[in-house]
Amino acid sequence: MGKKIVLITGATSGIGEACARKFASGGYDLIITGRNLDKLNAVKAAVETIGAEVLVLQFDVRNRQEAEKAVASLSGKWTDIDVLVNNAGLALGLEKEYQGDMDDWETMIDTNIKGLLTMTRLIVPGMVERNKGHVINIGSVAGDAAYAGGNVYCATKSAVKTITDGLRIDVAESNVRVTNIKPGLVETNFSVVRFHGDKQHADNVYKGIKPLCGDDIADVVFYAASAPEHVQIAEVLVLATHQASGSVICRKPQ
Ligand code: NDP
Ligand code: 8X3
Repeated sequence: MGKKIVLITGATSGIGEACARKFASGGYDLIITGRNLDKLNAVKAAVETIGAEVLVLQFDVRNRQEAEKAVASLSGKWTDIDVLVNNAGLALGLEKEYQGDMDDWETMIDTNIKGLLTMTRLIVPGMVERNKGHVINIGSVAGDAAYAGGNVYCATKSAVKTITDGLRIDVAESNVRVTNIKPGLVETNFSVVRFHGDKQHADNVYKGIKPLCGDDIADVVFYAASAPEHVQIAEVLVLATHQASGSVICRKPQ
């Protein structure tokens, strides 16, 4: 039997990149997707040294035509995707809802909800047909309850929870498994993106607390994918020890 194949969206940074390393070490071959070809090729080179065969697909998950074309370009063994990690996503801004930037809202909704749905719609029919597969969505503690300024981002992650639960119901007659991993604070490029490149503002998010790192989440994603076939890890909330919820974070005074 050949190696299993995982497709990871947004594999150029943070949690997605850590998942690429973890699945490569765990004996998978990889399809890594993202917008930045240079970064994708750098991740490919790094995980190839671990022994994985890697295929790069460059596209923006918000662009349905690009996504369809990329998935349609797969041939041979690469069409039999065992695990889809819907990771590509972002937060933009932390303004009050009545002061938020509507372009930012659209980007978050198009990426976190519609992009995830596009990938699901393109990949899951093959899994159902083969009666085998696993969809792992990266949700968030932000989807459990709104926090100050989180409004639209929280809503997108709440949608990820509902979309994940809906898919789990719709494939329940098959052997396809569906998981929602909900991280809390993870130090990646996430906050730099959220604050439109303001690194100092981003660093403040992780002041006084030891946050999670991408590898911590990749371990949980890989654990879910590696569970025995009759075991479906439906949902996991993963928090730093001093974070209790989206809005309760105990920081040591600096
Ligand atoms: P990063 O910013 O480090 O990584 C985000 C990844 O998503 C990048 O590879 C980015 O690529 C990609 N991406 C963003 N927009 C698109 C798009 N339109 N098309 C394709 N790829 C895209 O952040 P994280 O690793 O932290 O975030 C990964 C996921 O984890 C997100 O869904 C996020 O919401 C979620 N999450 C993060 C938490 C955190 O605290 N960090 C906590 C809970 C959930 P590019 O370089 O092209 O922008
Ligand atoms: C990312 C975690 O708490 O910054 O989803 O929204 S949080």
